[in-house]
Amino acid sequence: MNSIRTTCPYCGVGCGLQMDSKSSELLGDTQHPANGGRLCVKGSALAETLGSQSRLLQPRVDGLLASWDHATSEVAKRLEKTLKRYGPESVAFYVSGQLLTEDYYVANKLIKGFLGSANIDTNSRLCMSTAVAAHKRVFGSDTVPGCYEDLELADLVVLTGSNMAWTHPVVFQRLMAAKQQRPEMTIVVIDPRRTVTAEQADLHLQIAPGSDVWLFDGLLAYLGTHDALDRQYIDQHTNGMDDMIAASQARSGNLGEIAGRCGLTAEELAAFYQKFAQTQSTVTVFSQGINQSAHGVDQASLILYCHLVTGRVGKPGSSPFSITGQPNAMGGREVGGLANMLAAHMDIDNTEHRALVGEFWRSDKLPEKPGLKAVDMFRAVADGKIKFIWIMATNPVVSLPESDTIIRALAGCDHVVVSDCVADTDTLRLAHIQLPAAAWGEKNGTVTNSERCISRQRAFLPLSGQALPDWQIISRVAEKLGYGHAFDYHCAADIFREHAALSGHQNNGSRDFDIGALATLSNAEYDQLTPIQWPVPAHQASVFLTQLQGTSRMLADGRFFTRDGRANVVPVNIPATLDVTDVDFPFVLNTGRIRDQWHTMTRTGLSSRLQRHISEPFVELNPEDMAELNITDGAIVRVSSAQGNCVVRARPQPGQKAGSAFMPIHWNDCFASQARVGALAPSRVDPFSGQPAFKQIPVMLQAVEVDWYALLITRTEQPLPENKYWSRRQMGDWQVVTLAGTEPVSMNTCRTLWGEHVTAWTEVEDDDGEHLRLLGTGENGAQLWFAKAPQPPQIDESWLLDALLAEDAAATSMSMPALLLGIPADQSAQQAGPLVCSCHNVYQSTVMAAIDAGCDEVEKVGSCCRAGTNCGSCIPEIKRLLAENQPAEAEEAVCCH
Ligand SMILES: Nc1nc2c(c(=O)[nH]1)N[C@H]1C(S)=C(S)[C@@H](COP(=O)(O)OP(=O)(O)OC[C@H]3O[C@@H](n4cnc5c(=O)[nH]c(N)nc54)[C@H](O)[C@@H]3O)O[C@H]1N2
Ligand SMILES: Nc1nc2c(c(=O)[nH]1)N[C@H]1C(S)=C(S)[C@@H](COP(=O)(O)OP(=O)(O)OC[C@H]3O[C@@H](n4cnc5c(=O)[nH]c(N)nc54)[C@H](O)[C@@H]3O)O[C@H]1N2
Ligand code: SF4
Ligand SMILES: [Mo]
Repeated sequence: MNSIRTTCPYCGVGCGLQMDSKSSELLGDTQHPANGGRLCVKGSALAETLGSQSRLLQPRVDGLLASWDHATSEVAKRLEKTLKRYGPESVAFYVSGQLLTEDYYVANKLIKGFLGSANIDTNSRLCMSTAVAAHKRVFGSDTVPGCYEDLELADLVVLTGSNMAWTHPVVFQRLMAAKQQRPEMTIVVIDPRRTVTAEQADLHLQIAPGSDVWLFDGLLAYLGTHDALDRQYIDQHTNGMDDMIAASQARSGNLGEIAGRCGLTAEELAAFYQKFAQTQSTVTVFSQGINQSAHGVDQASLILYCHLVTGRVGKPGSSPFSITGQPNAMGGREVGGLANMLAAHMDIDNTEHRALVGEFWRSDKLPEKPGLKAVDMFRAVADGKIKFIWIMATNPVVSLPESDTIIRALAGCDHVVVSDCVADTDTLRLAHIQLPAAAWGEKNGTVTNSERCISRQRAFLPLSGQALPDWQIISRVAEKLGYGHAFDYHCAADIFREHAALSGHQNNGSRDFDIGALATLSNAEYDQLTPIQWPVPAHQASVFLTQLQGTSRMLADGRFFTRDGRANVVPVNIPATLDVTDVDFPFVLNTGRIRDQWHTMTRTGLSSRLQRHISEPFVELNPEDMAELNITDGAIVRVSSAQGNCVVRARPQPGQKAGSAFMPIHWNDCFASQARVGALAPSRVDPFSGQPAFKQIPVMLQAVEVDWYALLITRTEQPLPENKYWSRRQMGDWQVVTLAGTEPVSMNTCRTLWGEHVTAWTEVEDDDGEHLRLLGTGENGAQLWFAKAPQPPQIDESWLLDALLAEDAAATSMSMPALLLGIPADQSAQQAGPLVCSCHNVYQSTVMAAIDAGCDEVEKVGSCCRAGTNCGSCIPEIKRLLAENQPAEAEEAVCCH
């Protein structure tokens, strides 16, 4: 068997993977231009997330298992009924940047082309819509001009609102490698939080939340005042830039004033402004810290303006760079998945574009007005205006703002259809019709990464159960609706060819997105397609397929996709104040990602390796704030906003500014009692893009009083005693649940709750019942293990999980006190601390031992204990430990073998 090449289903870096033909192992694809063989920890744990245990395997209609024929007929029937009764505006699709381009194209074609509704929007509204709006406003098209190599070539790399070390780890590794080669390269990180990314920077501007808008307005003014303008470029390629610069100069004030507003010192700010002014070769990467803001489009535009006035667009090592989050955020933009777009980067409110697409699809039903953007779409569901919604490849009950309202909206909606690949999500629980989608490894198609590179995802596994690729599900429904002629696709290649042909249709260089050259690929050529960056216009098609070049950079000639070819400079609104807090909600909550989890954990939550790095929902707080609020490390805390509540653990984090807090977005009702962070977020959106301001949520914090903390390890899901907090994770054969509460829990409580599968109990309880440990054994050995104490029980989890399994085989050889304590009898494994290296299972204590033994560089730590030697995702953390703990005088003989 030849090895199969495919693309990672997680982040927008779009790394290539290769299924090794001999070992069947999934490895980094050394030939993929994005990663050259590297993978991050999520990519290298992919094999652990496959398999059918947690999968949705058969359609269900109104709770009952159904055949595909019945399920798709029901979807069609309910759609038709709704359309007939309430018109096209009463139906909606809510889709995702995790669909493949082919799936996405078909979904968009069905609703916009044949159902006559523009109510299709995507989770990219929560993610990239600000960048899209800024690109379209300024460049006239949604064009990302640069590529990854630019970060390696640049003399100055500015990362703003990006925690790249954790969120785009392989690009970050490339950046770090370039920095090692050329130490003179400068990296500036702009982030209100001291992240692992910030720790690697030459300069970290720890700005006040949301103040990028002031910072970049000030930078534009500074470039004007300090003679740093590319006069010729401005004159030839932009409209209205001088007015814009003058306006910035008029309002920004002097450097000290700008710095004061942004929460910085004048020296820090001057250092950054000077460096930017002097460095022609500059890349500014922006991500969710910029996009997820109530003034996101304006601040993203300002970043583009700073690059335009210095002529730094689309040149090697010199470009603005909006880095995308999801694996196919770009593909979704290409097919027009946003409510205000049409297919192939065309606009729905453009008559010519509508005519062109209508003619191409042979349909006269195209809607004339944009549809509802995500937040408004779900508001219309809540108001009863939308009566049918089909949700595909996204989990809006977790990821949308005001998520408690979303639950109510869906619970009250007449028809909710959800296509997902797993059996249980917060959203699926509300579906009338559940449709099992093929998952990564089973699907065929294409995705486009952050640098416009189209790569194939290839199937290497058979379909699980009755799951089908999303495009097939949609096409079957289309057929039932009577549109079979327009959805008569036999394979993903059929759809891709159509999509490519539309991009080139009457294009002639008038639209940025053109992959016309790929419209004639044969099925075999599509199967063999190697990664290629768009545009690939049709005139390249005369060359043999293998010689197609693609385009690494765009817009370098200063010709934009506007009427006169010049960049538009649109005035921006500069907010007078950014403070979102008040007396009731005095903290600013920032939300985002952690290293080892992906979004709502439906897939990364299946890997025990990935659960070890950070295993519970938390709120990160400045230690001084914690002291003031009487919140201790690990305490249970209620985080409340005007919209809702969460109950999570407190984590001290000195890198968190006083008055601010950070929570991860990952935990939800499937994994914790009350940790859905979307419940806290208000529906405050950017006025142009409709993207929610997830990074600045006003909240209050309160310690939750609990009398006990407990840990339950069980083989099968068990009922829990009354509690104030729980969170659970799957660790191989075991489910680990952490709990805290006030209601008394005694031995009897446990026996009553869990007696069903247990034949023998081994237990210890102290006199006042505060400390309790028990082991329940059944026919197949250990069934459950429980510890309760006034403080969180300290155990050696890895050892205990192994010991519980071993105890099955040799019950007598295990030391029972050790097993009950959860700590090995010989005490050799001491508290290991957090897992640092997920690939080689190396805990902080081991890394510290290596450092103590004299390893003073990442590489030495690696050769001593293997940490950081596989995917490299933990290298920033090893560097931090090294920086915090100056090693003893290097005694190489001790540390390295
Ligand atoms: N491990 C992991 N990686 C992922 C994902 C995942 O779920 N897990 N998801 C993927 C997706 S879809 C996306 S969109 C990307 C997101 O990638 P990123 O945008 O890098 O990730 P976030 O953690 O959302 O936020 C980035 C940073 O913005 C900072 N920030 C908050 N407020 C401000 C502000 O006012 N100004 C500035 N300058 N910064 C601010 C936050 O502190 C945070 O460190 O990650 C992708 N990669
Ligand atoms: N507070 C706050 N909220 C946020 C953010 C934030 O930073 N802060 N970030 C926002 C951003 S940038 C994003 S991208 C969103 C992400 O939020 P979501 O899109 O809601 O999160 P996912 O867990 O990725 O949901 C994807 C779903 O699709 C399923 N799935 C996977 N593959 C397939 C497939 O091939 N077909 C089908 N049909 N289903 C599939 C998965 O099992 C999962 O249930 O969250 C947004 N929400
Ligand atoms: S950086 Fe990691 S998550 Fe992103 S595509 Fe590469 S392997 Fe996948
Ligand atoms: Mo995203």
